[in-house]
Amino acid sequence: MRTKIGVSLLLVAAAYLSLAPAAFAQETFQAELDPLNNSGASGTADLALDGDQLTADIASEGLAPNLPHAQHIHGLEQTMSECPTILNDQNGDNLVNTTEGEPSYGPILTSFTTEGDTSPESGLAVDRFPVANEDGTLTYGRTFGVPSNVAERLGDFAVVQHGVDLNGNGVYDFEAAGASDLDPNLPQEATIPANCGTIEPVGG
Ligand SMILES: [Cu+2]
Repeated sequence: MRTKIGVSLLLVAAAYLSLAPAAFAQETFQAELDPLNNSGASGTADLALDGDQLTADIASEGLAPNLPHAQHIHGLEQTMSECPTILNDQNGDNLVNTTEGEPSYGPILTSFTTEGDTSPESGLAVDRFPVANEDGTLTYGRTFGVPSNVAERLGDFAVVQHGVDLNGNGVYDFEAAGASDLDPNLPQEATIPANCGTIEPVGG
């Protein structure tokens, strides 16, 4: 009898201990997205990490209306991401294209797509990124699994939204800045960074 009670208490204790870490496991982060390339687009990305499950809530305004906006976590292997400045402009066109920004924020690690794959391979999946509404506001929410290299260093990385209608003609086209540095079939306007924010822990 005494043994049985002892075992029950042990099981209760074990159950409690296994739940307790989970209750504290969620980590929250935020990135304040500041405009790049005179986009006038700013926003906030709230990120919550629970194990390998990342919940992203992104709200932005001032983006090119009625157009899709690629959005990613960018990160560097050896150091913390920063957001680029005009000093990143290498070719003197007064724009910081995605490649020119990469020394600061690193390559794509995660793609904030609306459905399906979220890996770097979906980095230019323009048909699976959110579209800003007619006022230029964009909201996005999704929970998905991320690889350990993203989960473990999320606070070292940056969020970048892309797509600037540089000449304000209502479409992404080749008139203002030619072809994208990432894909010659896409206009530069479709892939150029619109804003960037480093990911910071909240309340930690
Ligand atoms: Cu990006």
